[in-house]
Amino acid sequence: MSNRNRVIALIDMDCFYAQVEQRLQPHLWGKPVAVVQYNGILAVSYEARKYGVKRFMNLEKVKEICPEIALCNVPSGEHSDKADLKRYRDASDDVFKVLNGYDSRVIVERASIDEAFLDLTELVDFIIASEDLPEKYSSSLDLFPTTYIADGNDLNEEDNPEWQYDREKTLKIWIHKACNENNNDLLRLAVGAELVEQIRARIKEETQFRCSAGIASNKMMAKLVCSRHKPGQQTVVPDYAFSSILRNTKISSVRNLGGKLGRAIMGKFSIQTMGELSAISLEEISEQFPAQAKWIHAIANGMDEEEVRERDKAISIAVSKNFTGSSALFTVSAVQSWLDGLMKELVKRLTEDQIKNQRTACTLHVGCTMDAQFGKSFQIVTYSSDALYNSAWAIIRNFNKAVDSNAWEPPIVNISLSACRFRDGVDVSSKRITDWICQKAKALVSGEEDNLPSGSFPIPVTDSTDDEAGTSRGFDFIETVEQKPARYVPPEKEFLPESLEDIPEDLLADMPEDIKKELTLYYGQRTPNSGKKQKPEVVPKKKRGAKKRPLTKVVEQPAAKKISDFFTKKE
Ligand code: DCP
Ligand code: CA
Ligand code: CA
Repeated sequence: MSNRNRVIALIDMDCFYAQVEQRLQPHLWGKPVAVVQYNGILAVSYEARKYGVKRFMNLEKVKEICPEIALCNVPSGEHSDKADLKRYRDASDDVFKVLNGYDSRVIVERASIDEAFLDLTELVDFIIASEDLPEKYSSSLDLFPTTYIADGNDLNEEDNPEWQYDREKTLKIWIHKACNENNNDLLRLAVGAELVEQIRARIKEETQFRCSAGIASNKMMAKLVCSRHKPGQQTVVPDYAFSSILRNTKISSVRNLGGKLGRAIMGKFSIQTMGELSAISLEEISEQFPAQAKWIHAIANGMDEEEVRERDKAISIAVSKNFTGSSALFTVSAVQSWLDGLMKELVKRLTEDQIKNQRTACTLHVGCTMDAQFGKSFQIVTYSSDALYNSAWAIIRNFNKAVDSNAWEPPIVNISLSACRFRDGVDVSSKRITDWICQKAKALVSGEEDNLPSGSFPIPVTDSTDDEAGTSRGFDFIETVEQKPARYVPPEKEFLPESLEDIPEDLLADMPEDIKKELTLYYGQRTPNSGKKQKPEVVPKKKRGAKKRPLTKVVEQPAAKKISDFFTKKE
C-alpha cells in the first residue's frame, strides 16, 4: 500500500426494506411503516422510529405505541412458505447498478444487501490533479448539503446540557483547513465527501431510495461513522479525530468485533470501549490473543488496512428454514417435502443468478440441524431441481437415526442449502438447449417454424483446458466475456424448464437428435423413465404453502402459442 491515505466510503441504505415497501406503495412515503416476517419486525421507517418502534418488537406493542403504523408483510416463497426476499434483492440490484455505473475508477464492494464499500482513491486523485479545488470549495458549501464532520463534538455523547452543534460552521472551518493548510489528506477526504454526495443524489434520483454514508481513510472507520447522522446524511472522519471518536465507542459496535472475538476481548480485559482497548499494549493483547493481536491493536487505534475488493455478486446463494419448537420435522415425508420445496426455491434463485450474472455454481452444501449440526457438500452437475434433490436426499437421509421407516430422529430443526464456488459462464449444453428452444418458440409464435435451421446452432464452444469441471463431468463452460453467440442471444426472460418431463411432447418429437442427447445430458442424473427416481411414491401431506409434486405429469398437446408461453419465465 502506498504511504498516502486512501479515501474509502461505506454507503448504507436507510431502513432499507421499509423503503422498498414505500416505493411499491408510494402513499406510504413519509409515514410510519414496518416490515414484518413471521410476526417479527425486520425494518422500521424513521417516521415509525420516532414513536419508539424497534426491530424485533412485539407486534401488539408496536400497534399500541404507533396505532397508525402500516405493517407490510414479507411475501412468502413460491415453493415453500419460506420468505421470498426477491423484491428486496431486486431493489438492492437497482442500487448497485447506480454504484457500478458511476465511474470505472471507483472500486465497489457489496458488503450486504443494503451496503457497499467504495474505494474512491483513484478518482479523488484524478480530481485533485485536474481541478482548482480551493477556488471551487471557497465559494459555497452547496456541494456538501448533508455532510457532517465527526470531530467528537458532532454528537452529544457526554450528555452535556450546554451542547450545541453548528454543522455548516464546522464544515466551513474544516473545508478551509483542507484547502489552505496544505493538508493533502484532508483535501482528499473533502473531494471524497463531494463525490459521495453526488453518488447518493444519483441513487435517490434513479431508485428513489435514501441512504447514508461514512467517509474515512479505511473501511472500519467509514463503517463506524456511517450511522452517526442517519438518515439521509453522511459523515466524514479525519484521521486526527479517530481517537476522540473511538474513546466512547462500544467494542461491539466496531466492524468484525460484533461477535465472539469482541465478546472475548471485553471479557478477558474487563473492558467495554475502544478507548479502553487502545490503552492496552500489544504485548498484553498478544498474551491473550496471539493470532489476532496485531490486528486488534491496530483496530483499537482506528487503523485498518483491509482493501475494498471489487465484488458485486453474492459469494453464495442459500436458502434455509428453521423448524423450531413444535414445528420440528419428525417424519421422513415431512423432511422430503421440505427438502423438495427448498430445493425448488434454491434452483429458482440459481437460475435467475445464472441468467443475470452468467455464472454457474459448482458446489452445493446440504446442512441440517438436529441434536447437532450435520452437513456435506456435493458437486453440482445440473441445475435440475429433481437431480439436485436426489443428490441432497442421498446425503440427508443418512443423518436419520430412526428405526421406524417413516420416522425421523432426532427431529430436524433447520435445513439449509447453499450453492457456492461459482465459475464464470453457463455450461454449453444448457445454453445449446435454451438457444434451440428460444428459436423454436419464437418461430412458432411468428408462424415461421418451417424456416428454422434444423439442428444448426450458433454455439460458441470453448476448450476448457484449465477447467476442472470440464468435459469429464459432461460440462463445457462458455467464456461469456469474449465469446458471444453469433446470431441469437435469448432474451433474459427465456429459460430452460426444470425437468425433461416439463417439455411438451410435440416439441420433443420435433427435436433434432443431438439436442435431445444434450438435453438428456443436461438433465443429468435423472432421465425420464430411467427408474432412478428416488422420491417416494407417496407425496407427503401438504405443509403450510408447500406445493405438491404431482405423481405423474399430464402433458397436454399444447397449441403453438402455448409452447412459447411455456418457455417464457413467469413472474
Ligand atoms: N434485515 C433483516 N434481519 C436483520 C437485520 C436486517 O432481515 N436481523 C434486513 C431488513 C433491513 C435490511 O436488512 O431493512 C438492512 O439492514 P440494516 O441493518 O442496514 O437496517 P435498515 O436498513 O433497516 O435500517 P438503518 O437505516 O438503520 O440502516
Ligand atoms: Ca441500512
Ligand atoms: Ca446495512
